[in-house]
Amino acid sequence: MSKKIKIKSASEAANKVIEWGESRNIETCFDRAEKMKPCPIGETGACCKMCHMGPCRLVGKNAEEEVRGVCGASLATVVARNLVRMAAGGSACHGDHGRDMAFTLLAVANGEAKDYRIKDVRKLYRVAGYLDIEFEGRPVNDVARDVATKLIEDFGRQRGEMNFLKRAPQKTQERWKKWGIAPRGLDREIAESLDRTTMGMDADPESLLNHALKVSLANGWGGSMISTDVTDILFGTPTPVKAEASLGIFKEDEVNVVIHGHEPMLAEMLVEVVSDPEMIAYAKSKGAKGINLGGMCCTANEVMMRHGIPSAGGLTNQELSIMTGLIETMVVDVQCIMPALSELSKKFHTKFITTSPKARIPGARHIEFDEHRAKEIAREIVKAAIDNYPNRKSEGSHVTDKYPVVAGFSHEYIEYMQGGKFRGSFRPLNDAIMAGRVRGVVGLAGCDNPRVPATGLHKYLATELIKNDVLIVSTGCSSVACGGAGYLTPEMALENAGPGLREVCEAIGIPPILHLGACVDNTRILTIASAMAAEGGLSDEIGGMPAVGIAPEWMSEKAIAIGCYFAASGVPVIFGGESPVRASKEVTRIMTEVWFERFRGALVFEPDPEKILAMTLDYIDKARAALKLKKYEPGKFGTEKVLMDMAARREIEKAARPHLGL
Ligand code: NFS
Repeated sequence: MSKKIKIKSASEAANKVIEWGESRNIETCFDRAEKMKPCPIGETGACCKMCHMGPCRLVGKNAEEEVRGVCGASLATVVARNLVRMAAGGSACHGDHGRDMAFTLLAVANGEAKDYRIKDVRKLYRVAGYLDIEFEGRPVNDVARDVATKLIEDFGRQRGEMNFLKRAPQKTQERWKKWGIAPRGLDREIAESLDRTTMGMDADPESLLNHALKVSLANGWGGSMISTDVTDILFGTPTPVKAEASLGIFKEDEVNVVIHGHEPMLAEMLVEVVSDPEMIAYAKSKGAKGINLGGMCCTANEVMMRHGIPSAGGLTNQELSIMTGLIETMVVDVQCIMPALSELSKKFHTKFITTSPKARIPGARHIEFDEHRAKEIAREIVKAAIDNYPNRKSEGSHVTDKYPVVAGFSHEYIEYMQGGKFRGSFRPLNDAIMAGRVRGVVGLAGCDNPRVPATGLHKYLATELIKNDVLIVSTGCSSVACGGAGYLTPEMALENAGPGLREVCEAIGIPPILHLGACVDNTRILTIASAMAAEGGLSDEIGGMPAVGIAPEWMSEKAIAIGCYFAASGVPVIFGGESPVRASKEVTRIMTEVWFERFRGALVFEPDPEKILAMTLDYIDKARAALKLKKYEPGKFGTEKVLMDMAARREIEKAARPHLGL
């Protein structure tokens, strides 16, 4: 393998395909990232495009003190405005996903989306409880209608506060109130983000950045949390499931369909349709042995968590999967879809299908998804894939690398696995942290990125953190990166985790890296942190926990919104790559020091992975010291309540899920 190629991805499978593509002059995001250097002004946040007296570039020596835009805006104002718009963009994206889910629930409750049904009534009741909706003795669809209606109000609410804010610990809520960042409705906060950042509006960096937190909270405790909850209600709350990951999941003798994007509505239908005997018989009539559905990006996470559908990878694997030459159809819904797929698919036999009116791509075939005709549309897509099977050509880079994965760790299951159906709680985890067996918890999340050896930072941090007895909860492309490297198995703990974490993992029977789901499921981490605060013994709010969020390869505005809602909720967050606010020392100071003082969270940017690791452990150790917990010393633990032993754990597992074999 050439040296040039080695640095592109940290995944061997990906590198094989990249190398194959290079030998045929097929361009990918890795090549484009090399050619397209980031704009040195925009990258630092110093470019203002808010009006047409500019764009103004606030650069030069002493720019912070001396340079002003035509309107007189300072560098800190410009940098802060740009960050607010990123947070609003990301919140809009995740928020719309949540909105689509809520409207689907409403359609199901009204009997208008007949191909879906409510799979998890218990979860529906739990959510109804959060919303003060009566559920005892009422027809399920009536409860679902009320839940959906009340959640939809969270988008357009003009005054008051969003429904789920009260799920946060009291102290965390008080901080939001004190600093005026408890969001009203998602749409209102997004509209205000655009309003505030228009020429001649808010010029105070602190006030602007406060709004970045507010709009992001509307995403975290609103749009995204709604998405997670409604998806669980409709399609089931995940429990551990075995699957596979990496580019080797495609089958040479089957029709391969890839579902890529984020919203699970179409994906869920595809899961059903590909196992329909009539469809399989049709595939056989075209010479294939069956139909193989694979996922890509966060849709992959949704269907892996609930059905064990394999994942071909995250953001940077989307082009590579087409280059295997094995894909009959790549069907996409929304978000993180590279427009490059359209031209690329034409070089192969792959049919590229878009399905969302919000995400049309020139050159793609468009089959619009409509939840009212979900199965019919899914059948049309699968049939098109089967019809395309005889067109498969010999070219492509058929890699075989794939790894076993255990996914499906919803917050409900994490609670359950710490004591069973009746004794489930976060006590054992809190105790293990207090005793120093588990040093702390890290949420490893966000995109993978062609500007670094893709997936490499996730892999590096995942291994180093678990060696240091840090339990990892992962989501999104981070989960995919870990899965595609073979890290999402309980055996991984035995081989790599530090002694304390290993003991805990063995006792409970879990991997050291828990795959929590898609990017919207970062909200499961908020729920877990709130439950840990309620359990007692650690911090009584989310802030102050020995916990850190990391998005080492982030690229999306959605990641910025996530970073901001975690910071506002009390979690120090570290992002890799160059800082998009580094032009302004003042903005950087507010996001690190001022936010930490007010909310006990922060959003820090650090390109050096070793420094990210050191900073993470430092945040954790300082939080431990402030909580007066036992000093972390590898291999030396304090006393704690005995965790349920392996045998007792297995008994519960056997009874609950005999097919798991964990
Ligand atoms: Ni979230 Fe990143 Fe996209 Fe999912 Fe992946 S790129 S911000 S992880 S797929 S949304």
